[in-house]
Amino acid sequence: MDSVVSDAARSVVSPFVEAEEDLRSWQTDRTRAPIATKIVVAGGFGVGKTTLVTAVSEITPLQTEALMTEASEEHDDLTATPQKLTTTVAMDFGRLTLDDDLVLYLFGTPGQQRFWFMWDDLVRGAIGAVVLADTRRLKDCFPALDYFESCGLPYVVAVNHFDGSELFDPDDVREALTIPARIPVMIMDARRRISVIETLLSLVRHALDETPE
Ligand SMILES: Nc1nc2c(ncn2[C@@H]2O[C@H](COP(=O)(O)OP(=O)(O)O)[C@@H](O)[C@H]2O)c(=O)[nH]1
Ligand SMILES: [Mg+2]
Repeated sequence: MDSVVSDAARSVVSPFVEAEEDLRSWQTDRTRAPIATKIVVAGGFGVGKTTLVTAVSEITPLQTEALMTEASEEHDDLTATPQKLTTTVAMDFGRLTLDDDLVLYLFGTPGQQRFWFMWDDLVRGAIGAVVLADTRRLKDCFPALDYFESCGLPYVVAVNHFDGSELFDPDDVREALTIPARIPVMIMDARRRISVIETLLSLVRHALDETPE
């Protein structure tokens, strides 16, 4: 598309315009517009959703963490994560640019059951979801699995391996959760950027396979 800005105007150096070399190729190459995708990160309470978004986001993740109080004790089970002092009240939000032209917007679901009403809004426009699982509390991810199965949103299952917990084979987890063969199941570490990126790329590939354009 022709730019409405004339060449003469463009050649004026403004202190407010970033130098060309500071720009990413998709910001200068008008034939390559970045593809923005929305990804939902789901899973039970304390499974590592906030950790995952924080590990990869290039913007300061928007978090709505609140200190846990005695009032939340009866709602949020801390048996497996006694060191957890905060909880995500609404959701996590982060952004990750891959390969200069694929921008992933990550939306972490609030883990608590009382926020179920937000899910229909959260998944609108999403290409897929990562369902995080903790092998010590596998059943916590059933609600998320059921939800994505029923609404038809492509998803992958990522087992967030916690230190000190038994390391399972992806196939054992698949069997325990009765995940269909076409759904990728992987072991990852939500604290490690590379590990999270591998999981997200696997979701993007899977979503493209499931919903070819
Ligand atoms: N050892 C270990 N701890 C983790 C891992 N992922 C998250 N955590 C810790 O587990 C707790 C719960 O994680 P958080 O991201 O807040 O869970 P959320 O409720 O799903 O957002 C935090 O104290 C994290 O530091 C992991 O892969 N390994
Ligand atoms: Mg959280």
